[in-house]
Amino acid sequence: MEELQEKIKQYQLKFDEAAKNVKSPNELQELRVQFLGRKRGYLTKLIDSLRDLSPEERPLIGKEINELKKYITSRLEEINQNLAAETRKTPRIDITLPGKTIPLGAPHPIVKFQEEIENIFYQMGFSVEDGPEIETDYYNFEALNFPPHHPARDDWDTIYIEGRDDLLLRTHTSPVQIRAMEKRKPPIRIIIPGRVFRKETPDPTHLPMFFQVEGLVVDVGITFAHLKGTLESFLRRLFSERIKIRFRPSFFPFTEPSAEVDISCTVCLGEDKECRVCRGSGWIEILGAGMVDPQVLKNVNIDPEKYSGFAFGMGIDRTAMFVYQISDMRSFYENDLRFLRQFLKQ
Ligand code: FA5
Repeated sequence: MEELQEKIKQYQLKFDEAAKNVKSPNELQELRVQFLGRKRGYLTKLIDSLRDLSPEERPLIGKEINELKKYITSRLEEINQNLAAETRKTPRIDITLPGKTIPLGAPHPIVKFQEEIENIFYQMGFSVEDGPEIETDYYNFEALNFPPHHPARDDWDTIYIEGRDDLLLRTHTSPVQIRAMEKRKPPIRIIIPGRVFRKETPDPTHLPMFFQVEGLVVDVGITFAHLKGTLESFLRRLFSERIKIRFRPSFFPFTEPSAEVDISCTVCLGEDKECRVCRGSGWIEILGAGMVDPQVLKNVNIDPEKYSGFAFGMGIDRTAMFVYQISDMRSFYENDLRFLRQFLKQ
């Protein structure tokens, strides 16, 4: 009889120990079967062993077993309630709700436009280079034939690095022409897209930070006809076969002769005297170009008697304005998602 009483105590301890680890309705059911299971439950076995006791001992032990059974039953119920409360706290998944879209970033329209330009030039056999945004006076001006204090420097409203009058934010991508020609000898056929900076008050067609793409070709026998042909086929690919292209004489210290290139207005096609974009002229200016000045070739030890070249510099943002027919360039940089999203599918 003592032996059985000891077993009853052991089972209670065993139950308490196991009950602590129950974390799910399944585990709870396993525990129930282990102790109260009708065939092999511990309590069923205890009841079976009552048979071996004397008729006097039987009711005493029977009572103890019964109490353990009640105890276990009520603890199981308690654990069941706790588990149910726990499930209520954890939010259920409602599979009928619409799925959440995780918004993905997308390239900025100017970046996409720059890639489009790069692709056209790749197909024409050009490669892409870049250079530093912080430049020295030598690369930005002097090697490009702007002597110190030359009035032409005033056309580029330069931002200098504070306390370092030899360092500046490049005002155009042309300094990379010099860097490229210092690095290697002709034949050279490259484009250089990148950011440039000028002291400007922002307005619909001017920004203090904008993008340019520079082009440079140097080889034996390069003429103005190559410059015209290259720019014409590039601009027709970029805009449309139907645009008109006009070369106007101009001046840059690093090209001779120099030209500015206009295309027929993409907004009014030259038919609206009140057009906001071309101001009724029918033409829009998009780039500067010319034959590399022999002095610039000398500055980088390329023999101008043997080689000649052409170069051009186009405003990427300015041109994007005309391609997408945006009337204010500042819209590209205001980060208004409603504006930027319009370019997602283009
Ligand atoms: C230049 O910067 C020369 N380096 C271009 C060049 C390269 C000429 C090679 C000859 C040979 P310009 O200052 O005109 O030139 O600028 C070139 C283009 O940049 C302009 O046609 C225009 O499209 C764009 N641009 C100029 N200023 C701004 C501005 N403030 N905001 C946006 N785009 C501008």
